[in-house]
Amino acid sequence: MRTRVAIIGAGPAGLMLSHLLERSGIESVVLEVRSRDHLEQRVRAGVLETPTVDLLRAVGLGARMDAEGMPHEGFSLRFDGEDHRIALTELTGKRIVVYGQQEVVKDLIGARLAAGGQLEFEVSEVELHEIESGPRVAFTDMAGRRQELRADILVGADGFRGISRDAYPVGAMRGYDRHYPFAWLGILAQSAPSHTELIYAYSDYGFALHSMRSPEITRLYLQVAPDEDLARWPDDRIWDELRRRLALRDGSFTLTEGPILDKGITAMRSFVAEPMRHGQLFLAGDAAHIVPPTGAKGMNLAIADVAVLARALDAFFARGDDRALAAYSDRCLRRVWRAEHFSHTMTTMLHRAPTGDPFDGRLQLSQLRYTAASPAAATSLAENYVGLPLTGVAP
Ligand code: FAS
Ligand code: PHB
Repeated sequence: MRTRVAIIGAGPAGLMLSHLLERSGIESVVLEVRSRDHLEQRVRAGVLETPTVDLLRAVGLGARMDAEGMPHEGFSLRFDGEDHRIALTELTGKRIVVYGQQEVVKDLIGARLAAGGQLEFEVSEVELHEIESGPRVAFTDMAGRRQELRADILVGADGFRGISRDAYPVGAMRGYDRHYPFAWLGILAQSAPSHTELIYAYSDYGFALHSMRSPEITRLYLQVAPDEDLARWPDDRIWDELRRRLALRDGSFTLTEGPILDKGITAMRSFVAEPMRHGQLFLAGDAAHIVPPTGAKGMNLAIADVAVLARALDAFFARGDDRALAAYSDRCLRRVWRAEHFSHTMTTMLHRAPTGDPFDGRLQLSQLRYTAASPAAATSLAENYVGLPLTGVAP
């Protein structure tokens, strides 16, 4: 097998890159270890920042998002027993769209297959070879046949637990790592959202987040210990704790409950691999970086990486101009570190330190009160939340 670009991983990064390359007439093959069904059911991110929304529309993937997605113009910080709305659209002129990651993945898979794209699901034993020149990928296809795919370019879009980073020679990569002392217990519930917008709640009992997927489906999260055992959280305990943490002082908030359709625990961790390229291997998305989900940046960063990479590959294949490819890692890392800092800020501001250090608690309340009261502080948070423009290099 031979192609221009071999893409490892069919998550948002790999699929969007393949779609963008198709639009430039550049052939690619996507190799994915899981099944299509699994990818389309996997509950993950929920918030599309403005540049992601604009890109999806610009490349013919906005129809279902515009029909079923939920545009939002603000969200609430809930602390001191009351709501403090961050008016995103008033402050930035932009809005976000709440539309589940699995819906984006469904739209991308549908578009790739409709265009005759080559998506190899359920592959195994994937190996990257000769990443510095004449790259090739060895893999076993879903029929059990050992295959070899030669390509001009390899893209590792295989997520945080993929194999691409391991293909770098020893000493060629530096990792920056931060583990947070808590995790998120997330549920998807068949119940109408209890509020029209997202609520990030800072309470004496810990952080909670009220999000949604549709007028019938609510997405909720609780801060738990990093080694929390899901088996210790029966449904009624989850609802009790969510009610406690999301309560308003005047008792006016009612949490609508319903059957829990999905639950899971997500670690809170930041990681960045530098550089995002070695030889002819380019990393994109979670394969290169992860963020704690508090800032809703994970999937959006993945899309931003491949928007930059697709444009660079177009210049390379169409005109032999490799300058944008040479600048890919530095350009993406500026945006990545801005998102890392924003996600770190949101995470440390909103999560009770397990040590319960009262000094930390006072700092958090001061930051929350200042952010809610100062238009300058609220605007800074808002412009990061809606997403900085894809065009410029992030500050
Ligand atoms: P992905 O991990 O989505 O995709 C990588 C793909 O590569 C996967 O399909 C995997 O099966 C495949 N793969 C792995 N190894 C392979 C191999 N050797 N060969 C071939 N294929 C291979 N972000 C948010 O913004 N908000 C959230 O609420 C949120 N919640 C999350 C919850 C969980 C449990 C996880 C794990 C992540 C969450 N994220 C969230 C982050 C998430 O949305 C990622 O940022 C996003 O999926 C990144 O997309 P990709 O880079 O494409 O990686
Ligand atoms: C979600 O809806 O899954 C979601 C929303 C906002 C976040 C994280 C996750 O910050």
